[in-house]
Amino acid sequence: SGEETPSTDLITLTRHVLNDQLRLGSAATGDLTLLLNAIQLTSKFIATNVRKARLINLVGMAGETNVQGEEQKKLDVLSNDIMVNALRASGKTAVLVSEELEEAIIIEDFYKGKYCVVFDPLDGSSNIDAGVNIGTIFGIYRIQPETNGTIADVLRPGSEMVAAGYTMYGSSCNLVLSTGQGVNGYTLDAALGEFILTHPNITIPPRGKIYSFNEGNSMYFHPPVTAYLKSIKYPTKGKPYSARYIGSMVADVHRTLLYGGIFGYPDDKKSKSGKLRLLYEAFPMAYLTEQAGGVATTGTKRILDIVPKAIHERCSVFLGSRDDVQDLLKFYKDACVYL
Ligand code: P6P
Repeated sequence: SGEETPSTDLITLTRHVLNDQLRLGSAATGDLTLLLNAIQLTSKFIATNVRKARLINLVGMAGETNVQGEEQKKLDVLSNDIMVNALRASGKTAVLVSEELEEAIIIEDFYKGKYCVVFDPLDGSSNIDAGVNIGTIFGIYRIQPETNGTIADVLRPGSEMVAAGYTMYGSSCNLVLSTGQGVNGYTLDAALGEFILTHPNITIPPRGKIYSFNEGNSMYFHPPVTAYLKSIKYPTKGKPYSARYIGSMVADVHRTLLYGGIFGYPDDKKSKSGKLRLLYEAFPMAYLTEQAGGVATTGTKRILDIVPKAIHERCSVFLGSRDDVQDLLKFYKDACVYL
């Protein structure tokens, strides 16, 4: 409609998701709404701990004790515990997979619900002492009737996720979410304790001017990656791309969704399967990228089509603006003899 939303009509994340549920009519039971409410509570809780950590250096090594003599937990361990407890207590989950836990958690019957959540509770946490933005990444599957809440419910292509998102902890706290109808961004109003809709319908530009790779790995890159980077750094016509690499996936992907361009963490001679985890880094970010109109590929395959064999497996990641990723793929197709 274009008219400004009057400030007396705040669209909170809760209300926005509820609209989704109402739109679905009787088909929706409200379970996903309640699950997403539990997730946003964990984001608020983690945000306060990240902010505290920046003030009182909470990030001390695990095993130290704090002034109360309590066992000091590293921030990512604390964030994991916060998420596991809240997701279990929501009564809406059946299987949990966390970057911090070797094994999946199968929720006991009393609390068992119909969704599986795969998550990295605090991705990039090694950067926190430098004040770099870090984040929580999550993806949600609905359990299948025949598997009814077992590990098989999460060893499925990312295309079968019903929702995915991340929360970025920085100067402000931004939650970016898709439930399959596009991508929306919300900013935490700490005074209200509510995430407010600030970035409706995030759409990634078809082409950007930024590339985001850790070029410290250049000597290990496979030829198609080297050739592609050369083509945008030494273009035969037009200006070279700008390099922006934060080293925190949530921050690099957030900028890519908003400004466009290409983010890559490819497999190389050193990291044979790449570094990023398929289930709770690549899948959620690929889901969001596609929902925002972008492309997410391993170089040879659409990321969301991969069928995971193990919950912590890694994969090669290129994602971003449609035209930029298509340019990269030309070098893979040309190198098919290499593959
Ligand atoms: P590198 C952070 O440790 C992380 O898992 C992602 O957030 C980030 O994109 C990547 O690793 C950075 O890895 O090798 O460039 O430091």
